[in-house]
Amino acid sequence: MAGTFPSEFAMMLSVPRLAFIPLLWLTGQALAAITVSEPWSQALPPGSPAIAAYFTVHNDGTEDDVLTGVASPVAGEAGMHQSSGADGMMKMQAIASAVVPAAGSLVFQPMGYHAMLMSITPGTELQPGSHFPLTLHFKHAGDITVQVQVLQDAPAHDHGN
Ligand SMILES: [Cu+2]
Repeated sequence: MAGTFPSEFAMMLSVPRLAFIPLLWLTGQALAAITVSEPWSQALPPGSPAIAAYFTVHNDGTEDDVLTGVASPVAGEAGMHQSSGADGMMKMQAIASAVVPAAGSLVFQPMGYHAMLMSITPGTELQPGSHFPLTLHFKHAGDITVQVQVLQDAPAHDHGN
């Protein structure tokens, strides 16, 4: 019997591989194409009427997706803004949607795109270490809810150092 073990073992490995590779590929396309990483917000004094939230959306799929809106239970109003420094003055402009390119990412960060949360519910904790839910609406991926971490300072982006 010992002599048959290696070939049986090889079959056990090869059969699941053949069976599961197409399945993983399909579910990967349908369920895991869009992920949201590092959601954060700048700490603000209690009673602040509006806050901005930042995050990175990754698209591992083969088709573009579109971020069409944001919402949070701590905000009466929520939208997406783009900051720009035209004419030496910081301006914010509302945007209706933002594309998450296939095999790419969409970055919301200070001085760029941000989720703008207004009419903040009184008593909402916005001190470092607290967090609040933020739901992102995608055209194809549907709703994805993340926990936005409130930080004193922007997270460092020194990957690979
Ligand atoms: Cu804004």
